[in-house]
Amino acid sequence: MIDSHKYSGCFLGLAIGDACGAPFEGGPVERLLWKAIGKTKNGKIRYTDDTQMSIDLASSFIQNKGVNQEHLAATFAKSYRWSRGYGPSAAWLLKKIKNGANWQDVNRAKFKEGSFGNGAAMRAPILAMCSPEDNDRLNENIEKCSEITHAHPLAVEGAKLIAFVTCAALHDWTTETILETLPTWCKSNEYQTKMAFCIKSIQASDAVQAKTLKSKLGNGIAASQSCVTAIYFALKYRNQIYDSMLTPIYKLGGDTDTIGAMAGAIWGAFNGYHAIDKSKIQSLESSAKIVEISEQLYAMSFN
Ligand code: AR6
Ligand code: MG
Repeated sequence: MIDSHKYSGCFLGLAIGDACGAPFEGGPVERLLWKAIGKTKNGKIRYTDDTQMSIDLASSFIQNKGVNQEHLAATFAKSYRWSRGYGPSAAWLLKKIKNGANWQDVNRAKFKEGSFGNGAAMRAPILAMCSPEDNDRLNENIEKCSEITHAHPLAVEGAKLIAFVTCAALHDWTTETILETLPTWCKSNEYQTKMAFCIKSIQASDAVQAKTLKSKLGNGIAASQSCVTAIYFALKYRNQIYDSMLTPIYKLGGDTDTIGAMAGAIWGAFNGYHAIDKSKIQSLESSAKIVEISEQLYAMSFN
């Protein structure tokens, strides 16, 4: 059975990676904006859309005892606030749903195949916690939840990779076993090529330089530009302290909040609540609520 602290570690790892990564995201304009709005009134660090959508997904799953696409779409839309830093097409879509549109009518309206952004992958660790012992259910839930906002096959493939690695981390798979299995989880050439480099880099003794990581794996907002990068960080720093993983993520630049969220969730699933610095947990907005939701997800799976 999985230790319950792995659930709170996973969710807090996601939220802290997101909130700590946010001030380093994008260019000077984004960083300046986050300087202005990155703290709550009582001085806590604010999380972004990554954590908000993860809370929404977990809450909707708990309420419906499973994935209910209508309810989930409405929950995502209700929580939408520009100040959480949603991606442009995700923001457009959620505002449409908030104003009464059906999600099926807008999820492929901007792009024929849907969005290939990393917005489905950033919340996928929650789905690993929802179905930790049932791969078929996990697979089906990822497809259903991604489709609402990120229907593109590359977005769904990225979400599956992040969820599967999170699940392996919850089950304490060895790094060796994960590295052997990772290629079988990649379907497209794009992910296969990146994963081959990622696996070699994890096996190598030294860490890869930021410049090389950026060109080989990516640091962008597309799922195929950030999911494998996050997996590299989570596995490379699995046995090191949480902060030592976040520092090179900040240095990499680009989509630092989402890479931090995905890598943080996997790291937290490996190492659990107690491995995360208490002062970091206290500095995060709504951390008690995040722990409470993690406990509810755990109770649904194991009680
Ligand atoms: N064709 C062309 N461009 C696309 C396509 C496509 N099929 N799909 C996405 N884009 P979005 P996200 C471009 O808006 O994935 C936030 O900071 C397009 O320019 O779905 O939810 C989050 O925290 C689109 O606006 O966002 C993440 O870090 C953009 O990719 C990040 O943004 C992002 O897709 C992405 O969030
Ligand atoms: Mg974000």
